[in-house]
Amino acid sequence: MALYLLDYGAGNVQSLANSLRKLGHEFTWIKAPSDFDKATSLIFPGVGAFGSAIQGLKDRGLLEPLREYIKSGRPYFGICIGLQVLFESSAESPESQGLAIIPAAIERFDDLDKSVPHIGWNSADFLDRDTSPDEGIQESSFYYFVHSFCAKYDPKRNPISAEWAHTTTQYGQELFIASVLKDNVFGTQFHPEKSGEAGLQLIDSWLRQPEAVRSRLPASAPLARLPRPRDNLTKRVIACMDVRANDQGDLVVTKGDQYDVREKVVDSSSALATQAAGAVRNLGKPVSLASQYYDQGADEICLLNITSFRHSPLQDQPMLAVVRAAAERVFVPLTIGGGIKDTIDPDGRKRSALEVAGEYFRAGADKVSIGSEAVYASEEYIKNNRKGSGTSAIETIAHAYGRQAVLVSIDPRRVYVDPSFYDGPFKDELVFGAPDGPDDERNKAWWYQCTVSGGRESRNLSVVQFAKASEELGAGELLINSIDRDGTGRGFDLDLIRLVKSNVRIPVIASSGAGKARHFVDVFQATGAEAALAAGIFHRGEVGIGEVKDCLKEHAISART
Ligand code: 1PR
Repeated sequence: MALYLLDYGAGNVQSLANSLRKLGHEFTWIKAPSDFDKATSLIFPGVGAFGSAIQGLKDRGLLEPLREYIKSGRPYFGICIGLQVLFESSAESPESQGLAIIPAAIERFDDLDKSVPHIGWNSADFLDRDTSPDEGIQESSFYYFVHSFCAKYDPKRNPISAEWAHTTTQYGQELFIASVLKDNVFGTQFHPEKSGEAGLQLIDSWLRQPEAVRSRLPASAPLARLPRPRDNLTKRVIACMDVRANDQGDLVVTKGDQYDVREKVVDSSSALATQAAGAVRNLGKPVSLASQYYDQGADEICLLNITSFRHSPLQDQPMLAVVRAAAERVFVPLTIGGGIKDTIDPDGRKRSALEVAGEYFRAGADKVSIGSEAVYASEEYIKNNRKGSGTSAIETIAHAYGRQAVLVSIDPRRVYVDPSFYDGPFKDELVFGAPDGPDDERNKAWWYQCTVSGGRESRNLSVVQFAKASEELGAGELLINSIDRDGTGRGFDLDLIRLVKSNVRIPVIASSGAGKARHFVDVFQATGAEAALAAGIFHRGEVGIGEVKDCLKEHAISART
């Protein structure tokens, strides 16, 4: 078998390469149009936006050879955008023409009843469990989806795409095609290379079938009746590592209390006894911790370079090396944050935020998280009557890689005011402490102020203003930290998460303050957040990821195990 992978220069394609290496399959990258002639099997791990994919293929002279390859009847496996380019068009980029192998359109999810993009782990159900070849897909497994556009499954309205459907997935009230299968074409809307062991098995299973079998795959008959809706999207549990250089210059995972990461007292009885007061708290090595969290069942891993605002991130080669090494061991989505902004290297070379993000994507990151830079862009956006400059990090990265690749990280702090006298600009956003709430909240009111540079500087911007502006500028997801709760173990700031969640339509990740498994139940039940993240309790081994998932299930909250 001559297995080739197609890359059009955008997004994280390393993960598929890493998956194949782990599974022991050899492959070659398509570098020139003539390489298609040598390929006997082809995988296209499409990431990013539909329009950039088509344009990227055209610019490299690869679009027509790709069409010819598929028409020749040799086995093709398209992932995400690699499935969508088979269609005629996409609402994401109406000006771009797809391959039209499936003469139908890709549409946007409706966000009236749910957050869009659809991000997370969901199931894939066979159209016909008795006759469809499984192609390594298991109905009992969960697969990782991340997309705002999809091929909707509706045999009456879209009879042609229905003929190609192999499995479907429900999101909210919408049923869409999770995989297509016909003749030599197999495609998944989800990312098997990011779907943990279930995804690796699927890739392996496709590759282990003889090519002759993979060239003549039977299509499934469209359903006579639509199945009963069963949205299986799980709540995500994310392990986060705050990474910085310690005083010896080594990159370590650290953890602050309300963002202060230096040791205060030396406890001679603790495992950290060797660390002097004032030293950067060291909780382990980023790659080995990332790999442990993957093994324990983390749904995503997040690495935040918390001091990158001090220097040029692309000079920060160790961080890129960390991402590369983590991506070789972790087959769930990897988010990298810190320093995603326009920078100037010490040698005077300008680097755009888009270039910085591109380096991280090529190293194996799936999403970038933007903090301070997103605050500045939101301030500009509000000042310019809600008009984007088109040049901010959020806008440029979302345009090139798709909004699902852009996470905005918010670092708010509570500002307490006396509600009887407060007449400031944020009075409509005030949160009032419950009469039966904790002592420090009772009879008080507060608003949430945004900060930059890891909480070192406060800005005249509220969390609601920031969240809405980020969404409008193109963020695909929000990470809501809390400086007040960080490292305290008091539980997530439910008021904060609820406030943000009710003001945006994109998914929200709750962060800061988890002290026990039950806190995850509280945040999902009370706020509707799509994901929850913790750091300290996982690093110190106080609560395991499995324990959190078990607790969610005990409370009838869907989780991937
Ligand atoms: O501004 O784009 O360079 O991004 C910097 C990023 O680094 C931001 O996402 C910011 O949140 C993060 N950051 C900066 N300084 C600190 C610090 O701690 N001194 N860490 C910092 C923020 C918050 C979470 C933490 C949760 C959960 N840490 O990442 O993991 O609060 O912790 P817990 O479960 O232990 O309570 P830019």
